[in-house]
Amino acid sequence: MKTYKKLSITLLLMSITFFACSTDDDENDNTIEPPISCENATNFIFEEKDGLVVAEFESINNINDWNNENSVAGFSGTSYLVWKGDQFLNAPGNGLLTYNINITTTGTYRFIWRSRITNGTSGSEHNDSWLRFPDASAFFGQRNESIVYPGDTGQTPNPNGSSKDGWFKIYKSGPADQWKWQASTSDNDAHDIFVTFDTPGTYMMEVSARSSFHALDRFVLFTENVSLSDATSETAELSEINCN
Ligand SMILES: [Ca+2]
Repeated sequence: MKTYKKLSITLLLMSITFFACSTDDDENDNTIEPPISCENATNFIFEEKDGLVVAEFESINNINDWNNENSVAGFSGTSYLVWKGDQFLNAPGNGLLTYNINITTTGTYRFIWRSRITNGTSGSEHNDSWLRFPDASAFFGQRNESIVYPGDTGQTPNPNGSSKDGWFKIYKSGPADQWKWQASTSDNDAHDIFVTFDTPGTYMMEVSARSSFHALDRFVLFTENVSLSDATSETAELSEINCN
């Protein structure tokens, strides 16, 4: 009788241990820590230097409902952020990511992100997210002489396709199975993205979910004094991050 009781307790303990281990395994994907942690997430600031900002999307503290993953190879930094929730094709502001940037070199910067499609083989599905600079002096898309402004800002013309409440839909084109530096707006009429900061200070960059399975790796902002290849180089130095 005693031996039977002992065996039962042993089996119970083994079950608990097994269950605890299984739970740990399931949580591995979403536990990648950012490089530094600020007590107040809104005080997390990227420092522009010599007309260049280089930042990993995964480096902020509050990633809302995005997933922080590292299973699709070829990313830079420690991981990438991918949206796996509902699609918000005409409703920006969901799954909000905020990047505060301290600008000392005033002027117009080009913006590009490095992103990837992580579901299926189509190059035109799961290939976009929303972007907004709500307190910048200007935020626009440009292709040669053509300029477009985000919808609902009172400025025209607006891009082809979705744009709302000052947000641009930012997409990549080309094959689905590769990370790519590209940030375009206006459907079938790709305009590059620019943002102007007229005075030194801290500005907000906002990203929100649009297509599911769009993965964001790294972004850069650079003035005309910095080349595209230098800004997007693998060896470009990451911007300093401060907690103010
Ligand atoms: Ca990254």
